[in-house]
Amino acid sequence: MARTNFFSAFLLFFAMATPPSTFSLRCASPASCNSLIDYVSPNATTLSSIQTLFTLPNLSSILAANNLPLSTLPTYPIASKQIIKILFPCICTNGTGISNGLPSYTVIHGDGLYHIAAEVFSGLITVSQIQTANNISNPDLILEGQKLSIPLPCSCDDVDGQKVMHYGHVVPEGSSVEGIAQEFNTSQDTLLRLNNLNSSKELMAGSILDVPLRACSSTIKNNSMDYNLLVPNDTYALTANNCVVCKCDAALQWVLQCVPSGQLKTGAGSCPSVLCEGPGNLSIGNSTSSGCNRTTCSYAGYNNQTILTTLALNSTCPAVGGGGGGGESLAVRLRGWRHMLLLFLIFTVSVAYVR
Ligand SMILES: *[C@@H]1O[C@H](CO)[C@@H](O)[C@H](O)[C@H]1NC(C)=O
Ligand SMILES: *[C@@H]1O[C@H](CO)[C@@H](O)[C@H](O)[C@H]1NC(C)=O
Ligand SMILES: *[C@@H]1O[C@H](CO)[C@@H](O)[C@H](O)[C@H]1NC(C)=O
Ligand SMILES: *[C@@H]1O[C@H](CO)[C@@H](O)[C@H](O)[C@H]1NC(C)=O
Ligand SMILES: *[C@@H]1O[C@H](CO)[C@@H](O)[C@H](O)[C@H]1NC(C)=O
Ligand SMILES: *[C@@H]1O[C@H](CO)[C@@H](O)[C@H](O)[C@H]1NC(C)=O
Ligand SMILES: *[C@@H]1O[C@H](CO)[C@@H](O)[C@H](O)[C@H]1NC(C)=O
Ligand SMILES: *[C@@H]1O[C@H](CO)[C@@H](O)[C@H](O)[C@H]1NC(C)=O
Ligand SMILES: *[C@@H]1O[C@H](CO)[C@@H](O)[C@H](O)[C@H]1NC(C)=O
Ligand SMILES: *[C@@H]1O[C@H](CO)[C@@H](O)[C@H](O)[C@H]1NC(C)=O
Ligand SMILES: *[C@@H]1O[C@H](CO)[C@@H](O)[C@H](O)[C@H]1NC(C)=O
Ligand SMILES: CC(=O)N[C@H]1CO[C@H](CO)[C@@H](O)[C@@H]1O
Repeated sequence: MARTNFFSAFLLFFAMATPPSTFSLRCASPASCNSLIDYVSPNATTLSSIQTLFTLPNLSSILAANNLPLSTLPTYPIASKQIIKILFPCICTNGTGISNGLPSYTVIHGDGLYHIAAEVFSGLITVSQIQTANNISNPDLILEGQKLSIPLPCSCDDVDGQKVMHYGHVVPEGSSVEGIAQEFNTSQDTLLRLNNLNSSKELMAGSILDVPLRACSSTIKNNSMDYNLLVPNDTYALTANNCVVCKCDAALQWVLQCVPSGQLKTGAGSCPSVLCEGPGNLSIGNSTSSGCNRTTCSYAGYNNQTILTTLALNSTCPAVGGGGGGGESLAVRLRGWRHMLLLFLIFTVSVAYVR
């Protein structure tokens, strides 16, 4: 009896001290996409150190994934244990998804594979995954200056027939599958199925849960170069060669809100026109109301030379007869005002970035 208890205690200790030894995400169909993962820095750091650690080509992808203003400085401090979302390219082969070509980690004096996996990359990968990715047979034999490719887990699979962005969410202390499903607008069944879990009891703090994030719908055409742009709630994305910024806010009916990022940013003339054809010279994100008609100019994608736009008429006019009732017009005006406020906020952010 005592021996059994000792043995279970040992097993429990071992289980707690060791990060999950086979963490990988299922990715059935060969594809490439962008994916998100939580990074919990063990020590106080800065955004630029995190960018360097993950070898990300630019800071703006971290800012966009964490909904930080584009004007945020690289020296922006990150507290120890603070969670930062990393947006990275994902590729699926052989049924699993791994990060495509990055991060690349250069071994420094005194490093061991366990330290790199469990501490530097906060348990997002395991020692054996680094070994496999880098063809290392003896884990005790790594050399100072050696470059290691770090295969972060990810997926590109559709979920329930929907395009989603997969998010490797580090499970917070005391959370349940139900709570996480609610927080990210997905269902418990989906989470259990994707993560091969039998019941919500199995959720362990610090483990990584594949959470499929619903993305905002958009008017981007299927012949656009960014036609599969996925922007989940509370994040934004720069697109059309940085000429357009698109934000997703679940509170705005899950419709992607795109505006010009501010032509000044990349030098006058480098962004093509963002005006809709037709009356009013509306630019992307603008709308006008005339009575019960509301016309909006929306982003519809881009190709080699141009930014595509589309004009949409949304009429709340009564089916029969002319001018709408007073209450209805007021509602339309109030909605217009909220929209303008949002545009103004995004515009302010863009201007701040220019400076
Ligand atoms: C920023 O990095 C992302 C990948 O993280 C890439 O898709 C994007 O094109 C880059 N943007 C610029 C302006 O380099
Ligand atoms: C995929 O799996 C097959 C057989 O299991 C193997 O030969 C091949 O090298 C694997 N491909 C990759 C990219 O890992
Ligand atoms: C965090 O700080 C401690 C103490 O300074 C250090 O030993 C450890 O290597 C640091 N961890 C990382 C990942 O830099
Ligand atoms: C892996 O390393 C072994 C020797 O350690 C070598 O024979 C083999 O060719 C390597 N495989 C790859 C894919 O580099
Ligand atoms: C969207 O993000 C906001 C801000 O983080 C959050 O309050 C809200 O619950 C999220 N909604 C959904 C459905 O994910
Ligand atoms: C997602 O949110 C919408 C409202 O934004 C709600 O109607 C729907 O039931 C939610 N779906 C799930 C699976 O929670
Ligand atoms: C889930 O339950 C099935 C049958 O009850 C069992 O075979 C399987 O091992 C369980 N999976 C996990 C991850 O516990
Ligand atoms: C692209 O969209 C058009 C309608 O806008 C549709 O007719 C066409 O079939 C679509 N093409 C593909 C490849 O989905
Ligand atoms: C609203 O749009 C319809 C269709 O374009 C048009 O017939 C009608 O005159 C418009 N009403 C107002 C008040 O602009
Ligand atoms: C874009 O440019 C490339 C070469 O510059 C050309 O091959 C391609 O056909 C162009 N695509 C469109 C849609 O114009
Ligand atoms: C038209 O506007 C109404 C009220 O603002 C909104 O509920 C509806 O979703 C809009 N329809 C379209 C197609 O945008
Ligand atoms: C007519 C109108 O509202 N124009 C606005 C369109 O949006 C840009 C910013 O994206 C504003 O600067 C314009 O004033």
